Amino acid sequence: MPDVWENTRSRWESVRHAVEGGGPAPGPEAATLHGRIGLSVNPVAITGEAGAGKTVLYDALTQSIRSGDSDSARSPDIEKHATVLRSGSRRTRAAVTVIPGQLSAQRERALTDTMRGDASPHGIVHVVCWGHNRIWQRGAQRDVHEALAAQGGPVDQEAVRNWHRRKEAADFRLLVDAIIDGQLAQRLRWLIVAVSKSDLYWDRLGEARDHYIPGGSRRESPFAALMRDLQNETSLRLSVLPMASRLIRHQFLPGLPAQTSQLDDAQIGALRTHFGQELQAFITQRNGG
Ligand SMILES: Nc1nc2c(ncn2[C@@H]2O[C@H](COP(=O)(O)OP(=O)(O)O)[C@@H](O)[C@H]2O)c(=O)[nH]1
Ligand SMILES: [Mg+2]
Repeated sequence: MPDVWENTRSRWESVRHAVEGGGPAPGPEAATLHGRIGLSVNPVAITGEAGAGKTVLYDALTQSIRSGDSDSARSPDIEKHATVLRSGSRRTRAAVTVIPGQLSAQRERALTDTMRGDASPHGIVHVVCWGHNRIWQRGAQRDVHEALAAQGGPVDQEAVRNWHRRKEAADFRLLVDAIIDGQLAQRLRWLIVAVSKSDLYWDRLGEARDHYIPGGSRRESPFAALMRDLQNETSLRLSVLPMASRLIRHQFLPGLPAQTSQLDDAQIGALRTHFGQELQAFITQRNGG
């Protein structure tokens, strides 16, 4: 039996290769139409922490933004869309629900309404960003700063990344545990981890890959361990792919140097196309590898 994580890795690497210009040109651009589609056709949920890039990822996949558009805003509400994903001549309808990442009564309601019972999605796109979450509120930025200062180490970019990564894994654990226990998403068939904002850490993409995909390093990250749990305890089809939706510089915390984007428009176009094709293959259960 070919190792599932080896396959996941080689798929990741082929996308990296394509973005860096060595791979085959991506197929036709994924595009979209907005139509009146029932919200029960191919239900897909987009999950992930606040500021991970869910709203922007959705917009990029449906090409409703251009890289020069103004930035996204904090989105506390559930976002529901009926969408047609198009890749070449293939059209795939999907009912996509973006679940807000903030801990809030609204999020709880969105999770319960979206994930339980008849409305349970067939697929989840879980968005992570290797520690580059945008913190929307000034007060929350101060909280992070104080928590890091209290640890005694330097308050630098890497400390902020680590803080977010720990939180991201703890948040993913809630989702994974609930799926494995059968409390959530009982009709779920697949889960794709979108490793977003890769334009901000393309020079360290191998580290990000090993953080999210099991089997890479001697010491597996908590996130990778959870992926392994999903693989062992469920029959879900799993994928982990790098993604970038916008080229926007990232401010870790006020006062720290900003991280600029390392990719160009053509490169995020390639990422988007590969991601869109994988998503479409999963939605329609075609063999994506
Ligand atoms: N550089 C870069 N910034 C991104 C990317 N995706 C999202 N962002 C930025 O990250 C912030 C949060 O994105 P958003 O989609 O609103 O996060 P959400 O809270 O998960 O919906 C925004 O300022 C986005 O412009 C990306 O792929 N690359
Ligand atoms: Mg949002």
